[in-house]
Amino acid sequence: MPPPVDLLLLKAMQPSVMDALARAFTVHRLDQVRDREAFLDEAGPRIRGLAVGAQAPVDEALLARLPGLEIVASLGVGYDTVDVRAAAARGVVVTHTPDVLNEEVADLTLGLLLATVRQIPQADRYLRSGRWSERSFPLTTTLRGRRVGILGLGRIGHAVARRLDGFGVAIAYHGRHAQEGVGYEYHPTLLGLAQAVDVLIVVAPGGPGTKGLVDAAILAALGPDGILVNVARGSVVDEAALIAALKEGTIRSAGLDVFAGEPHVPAELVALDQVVLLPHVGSGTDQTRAAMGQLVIDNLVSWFGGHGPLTPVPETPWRGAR
Ligand code: 8YV
Repeated sequence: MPPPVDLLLLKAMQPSVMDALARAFTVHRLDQVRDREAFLDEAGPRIRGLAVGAQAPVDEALLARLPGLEIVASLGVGYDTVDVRAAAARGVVVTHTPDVLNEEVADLTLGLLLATVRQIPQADRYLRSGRWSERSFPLTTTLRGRRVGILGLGRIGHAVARRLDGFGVAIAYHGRHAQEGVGYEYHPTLLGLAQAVDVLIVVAPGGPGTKGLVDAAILAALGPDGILVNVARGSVVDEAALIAALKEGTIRSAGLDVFAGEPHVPAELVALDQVVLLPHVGSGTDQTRAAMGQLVIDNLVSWFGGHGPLTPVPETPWRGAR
């Protein structure tokens, strides 16, 4: 039997994934070594696989220390923290975990939207604080009659739109292209979309191509009754512009599962009572995280079994040869 493949982890993953990886590979943990540089000098050349969560960056500097690396298996559909161009230039395949989280993230998105519109966490806080006996919770705005815009009608965006269909709201979208066979109204510009809707749901991937797309002008176009929901990446929204828009009443509220500098959340956002803030839990259930973890394992096992990656990212397509 060939010796087990040396696999590097930047941080721990959930226990079931760690156990499965330990059974199939010789696992090294970069977050547990005392001297990172000495470890990379000694073991770096032996490492053939890298398994990462979406929040641990894989940059050119790290890749350069791993000259024998063949595959980066990333947990999560978004892979903006992996420098895929640098990986591609080195012939390293990058995989992610699409599809297995679509419905879970879409469920959370609708929950966050309703929580934001109907102020559900605020109402919960109100009851717990004993104020109900003094007077009824203030009336809120409604989802009824609203027009919802989706920025990024990809796999998760479609799952969100399917749910919104059931809520009887008008749906429109913006992306690079109009999608054939899709009945929702398409807007070739984000500004046009923002002008046409009063709820904007961000489901677009992060990275340099979408950085700061939702800026002061987009928020102003949403209008004073506007609601922003972001379940994608904090980087897609200009956070300072959002805070200003919320403080000044340029938009009504926001439901955010993601932030620019996670896990740091600006104190100014936390201080705003009308917003609903979640600690990046879109895919965060036992079941879906297990499915995502399994796909990380399956990609690695398939690759080192000589069968290629299962779900490579488009930037490092698998053409059947190294
Ligand atoms: C996860 C995510 O929280 O899939 C993604 O892109 O943002 C989330 O599902 C994250 O990837 C886990 O590391």
